[in-house]
Amino acid sequence: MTGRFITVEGGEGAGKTTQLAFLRESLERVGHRVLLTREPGGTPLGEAIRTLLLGHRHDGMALATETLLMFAARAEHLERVIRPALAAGCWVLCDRFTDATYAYQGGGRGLPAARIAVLEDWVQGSLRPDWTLLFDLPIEVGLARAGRRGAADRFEREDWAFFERVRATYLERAGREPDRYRVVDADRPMATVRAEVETLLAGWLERG
Ligand code: T5A
Repeated sequence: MTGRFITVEGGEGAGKTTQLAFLRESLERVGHRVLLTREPGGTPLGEAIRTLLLGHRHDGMALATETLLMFAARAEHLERVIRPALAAGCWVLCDRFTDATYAYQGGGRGLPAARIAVLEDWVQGSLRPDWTLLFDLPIEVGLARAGRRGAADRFEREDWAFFERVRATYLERAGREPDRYRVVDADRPMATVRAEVETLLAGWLERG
């Protein structure tokens, strides 16, 4: 049996990485094999691309370059990690995926969604996440959390309006695909968010 593909999304510092670790525990407890991975990244080449994308060495890179690098890392990730894991029955938990391209390169930077959709179809074929948790929170809260972690990466240096557009795009996409998305209010204590994620997961697993 093939595994399921779950992604987590949200703005900077939303708590995705923290909640993914909890999600992994919950799934392993009920007997699933789980692979935890992230984008951009997840393979040696993908991680090298991540360094190019998040670092400041190439500040001001063209939007097309940024988008194609995201999908180049994704192509490698799908081919070497995600598809083989799903085929082997593993459940794949991915910290960001193509919804992030729609939110950041699309909403944030203004690339038409139709352009992204062409790359999505080419690189992914028909593969889409089975379930997506969107951790939503006010921008100032997320940036303050992310700021505590260290120096700002290339995206974290964007202006306020950019993050507003990213957030709005995520929420709009979630509204259009209510079967796949669950929106979680991430501006609450970690344990409260975790409890809600567990409830949502149980409901989704029950649906089959
Ligand atoms: N990107 C990515 C694109 O532009 N296009 C794409 O296609 C893709 C895939 C990746 C960047 O790349 C961009 C988007 C991103 O800008 P990233 O490091 O994966 O960067 O993403 P970030 O959001 O920057 O990751 P963060 O680590 O900052 O955020 P998380 O994972 O959401 O948050 P987490 O869990 O690390 O928590 C951050 C801090 O907050 C605390 C944690 O302990 C930690 O210190 N925390 C809480 N504090 C209080 N209450 C809670 N409920 C908390 N939950 C966590």
